[in-house]
Amino acid sequence: MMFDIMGQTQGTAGTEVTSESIQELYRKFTSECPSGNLHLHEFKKFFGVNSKSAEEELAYAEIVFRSFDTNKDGQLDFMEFVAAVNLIFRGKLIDKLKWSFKVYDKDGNGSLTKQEVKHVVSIITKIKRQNASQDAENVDGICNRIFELADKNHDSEICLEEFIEGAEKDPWLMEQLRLDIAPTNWFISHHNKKS
Ligand SMILES: [Ca+2]
Ligand SMILES: [Ca+2]
Ligand SMILES: [Ca+2]
Repeated sequence: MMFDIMGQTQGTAGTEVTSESIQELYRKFTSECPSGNLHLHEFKKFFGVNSKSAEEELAYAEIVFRSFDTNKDGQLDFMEFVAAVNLIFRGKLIDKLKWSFKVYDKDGNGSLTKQEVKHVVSIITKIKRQNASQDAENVDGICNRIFELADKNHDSEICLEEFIEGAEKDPWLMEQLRLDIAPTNWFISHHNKKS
């Protein structure tokens, strides 16, 4: 496996990442990006999702990439990259949830509208499912249920507190809200070759 979008662990043999490989990744950063800045297409070499659809893979990589681009200049500098690597490999659940919230929060205003949630859910639904005709219905259903469970004060927005509290209380919600990204096969195979 290379990636499980819901964060459930499957056979992880061969994907375990040690601090050695993190150093290796840092080294790769400097060789892949002599300019010191990582663009989306380079980021996609390192991290990704396993999907049948290249379009959805790209859509997911884009929203993830944006969440790591702290200064919003369209590229990851080394510090932003280090923060991303640390989160991906070492982040605790709470860090991952805070990060997931950032991925959902497209306009970055600290609160999620139904549109923002729908955008991410529809990408994930397409990555996970084959049957496109069911998608639209599923996306609306999932979004409504997310808001029913998480939007405690019923203001039609989900703030960070509601997001985390909801995920911690409800396993289904946790499964929906918690996002993840994994090193790609490219990264893993390059790493294995060396060891
Ligand atoms: Ca940046
Ligand atoms: Ca927002
Ligand atoms: Ca609310």
